[in-house]
Amino acid sequence: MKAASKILLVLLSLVTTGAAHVGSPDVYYEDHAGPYPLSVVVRMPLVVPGVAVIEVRSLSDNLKSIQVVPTRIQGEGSKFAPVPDVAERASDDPKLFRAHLWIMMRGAWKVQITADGEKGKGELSVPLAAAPGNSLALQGPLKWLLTGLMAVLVIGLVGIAGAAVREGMSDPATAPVPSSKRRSARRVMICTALLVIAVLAAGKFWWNWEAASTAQAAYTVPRVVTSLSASNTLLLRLQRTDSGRWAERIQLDDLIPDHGHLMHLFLIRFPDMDRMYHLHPHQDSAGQFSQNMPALEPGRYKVFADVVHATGFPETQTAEITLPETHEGTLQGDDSFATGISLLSKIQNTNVTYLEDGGRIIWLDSNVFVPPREPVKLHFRVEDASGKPATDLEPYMGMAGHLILISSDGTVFAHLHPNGSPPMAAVQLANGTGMADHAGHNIPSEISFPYGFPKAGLYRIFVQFKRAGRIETGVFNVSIVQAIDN
Ligand SMILES: [Cu+2]
Repeated sequence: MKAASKILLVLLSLVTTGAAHVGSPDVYYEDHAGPYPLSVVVRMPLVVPGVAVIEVRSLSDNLKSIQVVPTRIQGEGSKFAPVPDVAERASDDPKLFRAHLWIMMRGAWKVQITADGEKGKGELSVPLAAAPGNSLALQGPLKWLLTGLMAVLVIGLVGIAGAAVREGMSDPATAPVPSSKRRSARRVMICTALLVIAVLAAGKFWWNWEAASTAQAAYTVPRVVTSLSASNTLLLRLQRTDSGRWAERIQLDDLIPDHGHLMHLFLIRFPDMDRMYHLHPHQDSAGQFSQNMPALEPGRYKVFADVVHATGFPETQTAEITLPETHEGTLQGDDSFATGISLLSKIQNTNVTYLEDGGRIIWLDSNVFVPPREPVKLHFRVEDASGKPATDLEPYMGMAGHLILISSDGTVFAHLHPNGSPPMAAVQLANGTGMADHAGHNIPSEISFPYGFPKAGLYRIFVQFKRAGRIETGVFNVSIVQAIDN
């Protein structure tokens, strides 16, 4: 019974895609709820409706209780929050609070967190994107095993029906069975076989119907259509997701700026990941963007286009494009370009990136062992040419830093900030605040990014800072290994 329900679970479960990023659905976030610094992890459900697990870690000692409640980010649903749940304090860790929350519908949500302690109450909202992805296909060996077992059952059933008519009523002593009984047994076997085939056909029909309605609820990452014009302009046409019930809801004329730009475009040369462009195309009309390209290094690039809808729902649309070598064009405004050694090179990637002016970016915890989905802080220090902590850091698009992370197979892509994984535009909508104003503020030379790697594998990290008007990029690798359970 247990095995059967497990198989059914495999058949029915969906894989969450994580719309804000690609292949990275869980949310990692750090901020203050009033006077209390908190580190929040939200494990998104595999299906919607489904249960999200919220883990709130207090980063101070004076917290007594945590309450959580999920609401919509925007619209009527955001005004009528249900009664909050009290998060349970972990028995083995007094600073960790855990709660389970039902996410009833797809789309943009937030978890409202109320912290209570010695300094009174404080609130914080963390945005979530509930976007269950494609259902898993039945795996080959399991499919053949189940088909074989079904064939055995069908043959057995037909055989039993025949035997019942042929020999069911006969006296064990009298043999052989008269031929009239054999004839009617044959007829019953044919009828049984037809009946079983009809039942199987009905089952197949039901299964396909279920699969189709599940697919309608699934979110597929849309492919942005890209082309390079003769004048070295990259044209991008955003697409709507092709899964039915999403396509009718997601508009392309409702994009809102995320740290100052409607689109953040990343072009990464594959499979080496030795070149990266971070650009900000101009919106010409709804869903239509263009970008005057800088001088290009030729090659095959993976394209990741980050946008945020007015609902607070983020999307990363993806594509691939082959770019030719061009020498004209320069980087404009907030745009940047970075080079690194090939991900495939035998040379060991170090924890240091040397900058043009003699300064360096150091990844301080590069050798820390992190199993998949474990919350971690990626911690960096920027030094000047004399090896001292850099004092010339300034906000880059309103942020202390930006971190782009891609798995070697391109199935995971995430864009992080010192607050964590949700896009800033969604954070601002969820909390009803404007963009954090770092102007005039000193950016510290040590900056960290909370995250959890979704799966084992090799990842490349591009971390970007701005120093005295220059955008600097640190390029690092990290290998995430599955923890071995003893
Ligand atoms: Cu950013």
